[in-house]
Amino acid sequence: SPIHDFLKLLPKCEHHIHLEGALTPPVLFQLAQRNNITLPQDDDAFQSSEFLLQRYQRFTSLDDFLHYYYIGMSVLIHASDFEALAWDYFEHASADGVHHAEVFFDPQAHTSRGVDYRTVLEGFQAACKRATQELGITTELITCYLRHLPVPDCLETFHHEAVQESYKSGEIRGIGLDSSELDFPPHLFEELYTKAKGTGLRLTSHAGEEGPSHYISSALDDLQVERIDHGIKLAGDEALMKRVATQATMLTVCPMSNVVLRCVKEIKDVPIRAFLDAGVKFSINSDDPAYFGGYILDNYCAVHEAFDLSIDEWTTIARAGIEGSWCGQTRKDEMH
Ligand code: ES4
Ligand code: ZN
Repeated sequence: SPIHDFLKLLPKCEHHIHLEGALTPPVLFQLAQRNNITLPQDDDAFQSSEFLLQRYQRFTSLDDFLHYYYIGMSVLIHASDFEALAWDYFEHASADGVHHAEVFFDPQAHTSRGVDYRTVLEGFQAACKRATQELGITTELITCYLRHLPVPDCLETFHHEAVQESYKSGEIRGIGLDSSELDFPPHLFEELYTKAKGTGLRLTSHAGEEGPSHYISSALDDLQVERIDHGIKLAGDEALMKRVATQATMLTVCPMSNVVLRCVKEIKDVPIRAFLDAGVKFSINSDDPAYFGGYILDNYCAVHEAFDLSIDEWTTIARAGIEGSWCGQTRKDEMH
């Protein structure tokens, strides 16, 4: 359709994609076999690629999804596995019209299994380099900390020699905070964020996905973040929504993720219209495309289906995404 073509051609930036969430069931089974990883035998979902995909369509919550997400990534061992995973994502992103991608990964989810941080980074960096050279996509890497793990574990990872080296060299642009939200409020990670800010890193955090709106204000006040990942619970808090609009904090919204994880009943319930009306800046993103049934263009199209946005509104969204990116001004000017 003409609108699909328009949305595909719109210069898009993606700010909320977990590379581990780009692991499709076929690749998962292929790597499990190649790396001799035993998948859970007591869960029928792991009988086949098709069963697993069907199970993904029945997630009941963020934690229900995360259970499969952490098992899935257990098949990633070698730098080449991480490179292939990220490359698969960049090919999809390119086909969808992404010009710039800021991608998350979870160092602790790999180091805790005995996979070296350098191995993970080497693989992802190789894919990023290819994405720029062969697809013209510029990239930034963001390390996410797992909020369900003890705070000392996060601090230990932050201070790990190879991690520090990648921060100080600029190989990593910023940090984020992800995983199970409700039981792990932002303020627990204040020390981590203060240290990251002191290192010159950009700051974002998942907040207001399942958690209440005061987790969003806590991320802004206690963690000093400049972006909020998800942030859909902001819509129920008029005063906070005004603040976020005034200070131009960008939300990285993931509509299909919100539906699949039952944070909202349908795309129409994602507060896109409320954000546009309040002047809240946001980008539209895929989150975990292999688990939630679509890449970025599917998310753009789903939003259009639900909200019938005007060309002007789409232009506003695309511009906010470029402006809210963590690339240099020269690259922003190129995309505008
Ligand atoms: C995630 Cl959708 C979502 N929420 C929180 N943490 C995550 N890690 C990967 N996907
Ligand atoms: Zn996420």
